[in-house]
Amino acid sequence: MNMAVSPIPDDKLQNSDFLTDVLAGLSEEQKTLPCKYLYDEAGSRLFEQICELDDYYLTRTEAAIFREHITAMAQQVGPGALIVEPGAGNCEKVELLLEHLQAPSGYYPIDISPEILLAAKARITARLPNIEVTASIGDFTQADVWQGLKDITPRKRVLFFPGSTIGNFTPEHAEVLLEFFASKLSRGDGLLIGTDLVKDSIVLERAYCDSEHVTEEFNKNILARINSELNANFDLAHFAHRAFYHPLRQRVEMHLVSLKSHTVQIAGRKFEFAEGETIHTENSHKYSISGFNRLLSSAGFTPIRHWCDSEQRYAVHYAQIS
Ligand code: AVI
Repeated sequence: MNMAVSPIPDDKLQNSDFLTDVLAGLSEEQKTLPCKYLYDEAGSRLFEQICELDDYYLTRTEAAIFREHITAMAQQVGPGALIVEPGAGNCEKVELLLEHLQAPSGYYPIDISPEILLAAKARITARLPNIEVTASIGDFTQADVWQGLKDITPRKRVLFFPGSTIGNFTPEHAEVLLEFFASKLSRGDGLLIGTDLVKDSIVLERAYCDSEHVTEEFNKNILARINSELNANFDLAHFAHRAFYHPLRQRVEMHLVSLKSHTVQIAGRKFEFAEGETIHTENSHKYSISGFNRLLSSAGFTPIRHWCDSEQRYAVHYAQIS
């Protein structure tokens, strides 16, 4: 087993949120790791590959819904809107919407990565020079990244949250996040949001346990990241990827299964793994239309309409603050 050399000095390691979260998660009865840590540089690249897979229908289905219904969506948003996108990443999904809007008052993407966001801003400004892009760098769950909105007074604000990212929050946390979004909006403002629909478990499990094993690599990458950033000695060969649909909870759960009884060291602490024991790394919640409408309502939104693909795999909802 290799003991990776940490690029973080020991004093910094003590203060790292990543270390604190990993130690806390692996100390729970059901070992867990927060899914946000799946997305380091390698993990983000692997996720991009997942989005291209035949088995992973979500990305292409959502894109097809946007292509088919973009005129109706743009009409629903209306003229003079400011589009606000939390977790915008490379801002690729919003371009079609921006192109179809009538006299938008601007675009306000929020993302943690300055490099990706500033490159996206340059691309959008070159393609759509009439749209004022105000890039806000930081974590969209923190209040400071929303401050810049105070200086913009559009006719209406519309939050854009595609990609079924809401599914990676438990329904309780999703409600809190949607309430937080609602708190950034006023009467008449809107939310355009993508959700994966409840469906046949075979289709769902294939999407998260793909035949090309990219999701396996994506899941195991979190262990490689812990090794390289937190002085740990996980042997990736001692873990298997498992993803299954939990019909009662309406979610796909992603786990890493220990293939044998063994001990792992992380920043000097020991963690015992029994054979068959799992680390729960991600939930991906699936919603019916009515279930998601209920969630929107309890978070303070009024569901207005939704668009689906012909196979009813995925939905894009528009809701507003009444
Ligand atoms: C980012 N998120 C919406 C993906 C999903 O489908 O829950 C993450 C993912 N995990 C495994 N495959 C894709």
